[in-house]
Amino acid sequence: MKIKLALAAAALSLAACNPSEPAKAPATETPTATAAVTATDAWCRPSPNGAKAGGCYVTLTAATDDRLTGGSTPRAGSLQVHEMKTENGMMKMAELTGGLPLPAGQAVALAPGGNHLMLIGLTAPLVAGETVPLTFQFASAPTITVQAQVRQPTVEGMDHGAH
Ligand SMILES: [Cu+2]
Repeated sequence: MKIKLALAAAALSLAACNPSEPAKAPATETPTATAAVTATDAWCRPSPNGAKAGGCYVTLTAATDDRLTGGSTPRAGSLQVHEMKTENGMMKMAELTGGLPLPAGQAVALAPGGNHLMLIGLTAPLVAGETVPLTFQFASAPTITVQAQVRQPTVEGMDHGAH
């Protein structure tokens, strides 16, 4: 909030310094363009031979409050958004049927041990070194497709909860 106010104030003072600029609505906002979601660090775990499902991870940053509602990939029958939850001391995963909230400007990491993407019904094993196209759908932002690298996790089983 404070940062936004400071930016707005800066924009106003810039406009005030430019007398030739005709008075109009703040130009820094582009109301006609739909706010996009940025995806970084997309990767998938190699799937053991014969496994019908695989886990993928990505960091998503939405420009305005949004939700990851689902996705698809040519490499699997379906792509689900899963969460990890503890039930009776056991870690279980479940589909986030209501979607994953993406608060404005906040990098939301899907990472091992937490929320993740699940490729269900793999057409072929995910092999380290290849790339997998993942398409994400959002409640309001346009659909995006990223190329996820298949690789081993850098730190197996560690959960950097504060990231
Ligand atoms: Cu899962």
